[in-house]
Amino acid sequence: MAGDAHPPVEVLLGLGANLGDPRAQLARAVDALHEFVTGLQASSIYRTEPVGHRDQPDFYNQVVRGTTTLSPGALLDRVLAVEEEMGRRRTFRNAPRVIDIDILAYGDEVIRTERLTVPHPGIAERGFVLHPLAEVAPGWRHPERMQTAREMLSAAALERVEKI
Ligand code: A4P
Ligand code: MG
Repeated sequence: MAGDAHPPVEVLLGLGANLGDPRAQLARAVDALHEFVTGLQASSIYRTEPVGHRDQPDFYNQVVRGTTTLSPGALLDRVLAVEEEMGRRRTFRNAPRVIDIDILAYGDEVIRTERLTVPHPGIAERGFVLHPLAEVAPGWRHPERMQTAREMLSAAALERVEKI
């Protein structure tokens, strides 16, 4: 789609799953992301305690980094399409899910539209994001907090996570 052409930009995506076969679903999602994110690097998978709505199975979380030529809105459309293809059904906020793909960062842009908040809110308070993020992009600097992933990880009191 010519209208989506955009200079290459580095993106960070956060993946989470806690229904079905979470590890297989993460692998399937990463495969699908290859279609529109190049040079993809994936963190280890972490088993994490649910944050927010706590009465649900542990999550499996992972962060990937790579480059895309999609605009932010087009990237969101593709990511939502992957979630949909994988059978995600939206019930309530923070509900269990077969796959969740969040745009954590889009270059160093700060975006606040009705559809998109980037950097994704809560990065700095969430162990399930910061541990895998610091693995693939320790020097990435949050464009509003001006702290790196490594600095946010060492500054925060975070929930339990286990690298697997
Ligand atoms: N949206 C806005 N900004 C973004 C962005 N940066 N990336 C909009 C992706 N989407 C973004 O998302 C609803 C809408 O958010 C999208 O249609 C898009 O237009 P959703 O995925 O249906 O909603 P959600 O995930 O239920 O809610 P939300 O607020 O995104 O929750 P989070 O922050 O994703 O948290 N605990 C552990 N251990 N591990 C987890 O992965 N995840 C959550 C969900 C809670 N607790 C967790 C985990
Ligand atoms: Mg989400």
